[in-house]
Amino acid sequence: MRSSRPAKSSASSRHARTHHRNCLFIDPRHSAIDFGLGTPWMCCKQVVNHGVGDEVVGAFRSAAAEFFAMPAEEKLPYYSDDLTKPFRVDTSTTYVLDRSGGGRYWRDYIQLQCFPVDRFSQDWPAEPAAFVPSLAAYATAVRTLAATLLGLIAEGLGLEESFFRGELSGGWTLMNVNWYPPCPDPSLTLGLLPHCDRPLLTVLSQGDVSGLQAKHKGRWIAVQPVPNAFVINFGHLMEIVTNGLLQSVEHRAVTNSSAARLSVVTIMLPDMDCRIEPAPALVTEGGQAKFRPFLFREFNEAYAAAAANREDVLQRFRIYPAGTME
Ligand SMILES: O=C(O)CCC(=O)C(=O)O
Repeated sequence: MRSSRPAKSSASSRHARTHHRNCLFIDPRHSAIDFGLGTPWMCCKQVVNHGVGDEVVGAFRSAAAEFFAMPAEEKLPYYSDDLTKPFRVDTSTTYVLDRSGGGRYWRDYIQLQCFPVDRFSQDWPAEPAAFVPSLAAYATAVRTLAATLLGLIAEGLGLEESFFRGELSGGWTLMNVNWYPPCPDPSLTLGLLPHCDRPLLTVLSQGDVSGLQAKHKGRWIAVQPVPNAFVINFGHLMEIVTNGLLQSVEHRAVTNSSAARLSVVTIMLPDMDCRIEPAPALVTEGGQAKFRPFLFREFNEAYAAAAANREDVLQRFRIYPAGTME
């Protein structure tokens, strides 16, 4: 990571800056990930040496860019804001009633279910021809990487390697394929609103155009693209299951006026009826769980109602120590 001049921020006057001290580079060839427990860990993480071939990533990114470049009428049949559709194209976000009063975002996106590949590939578009085979290869490889990372993280936390497998990550595997066209005036809007992701973690390919920013100690920090790396964002469920040790990362996307940007986010969700609660082994601080148990189904409703806002989501599940309110 190299320092660069501050990127122009979006709607707010705050500027982002490149940051390297709080960027953890994860190398899955090592046996476990040492988070230095005791200090809540909240930073950007980029994974290198991840075993997903550059050609696999490049092929799907090219096919996705080709899809977005198709004439609007060819994409129109896929347009929907019905979140249950296994393949849909939409614009902005479904979280329209966000805190800024219902803003729109400079983003087109595909949201699709991608795993198991055989079950969902018939829902994917026939054009461009490379879309289906390249997505099948990408989804399979990234899901394997996510499972490896979850195993390493579990070991790093002193849990069984298989701790995060099963129900906690065995529900839908979704993908957001985001397309941010050049924006004539990036000061007027964001590409995507500030939010934390839902699951344990997400695996993000951002290519070589910067635009992702993460909040660290109250400031927006540009997560500069690292060639062939994936950005790993911990989501709300990681924070809850680790009882606050691995905190979810609030992030957003900003636009720029010169280059289109494509990002691909892979999201492994729990089963709807999965019971989520802090892992007993991680409830160490005075023996106090910070979050109550709940079903993922309930979490989804809270996430939508809070328009993905980090604190609004978490406060629905927090247990406040007697006599205190945060
Ligand atoms: O485009 C990006 O870098 C962020 C995308 C993202 O956060 C999302 O799709 O949830």
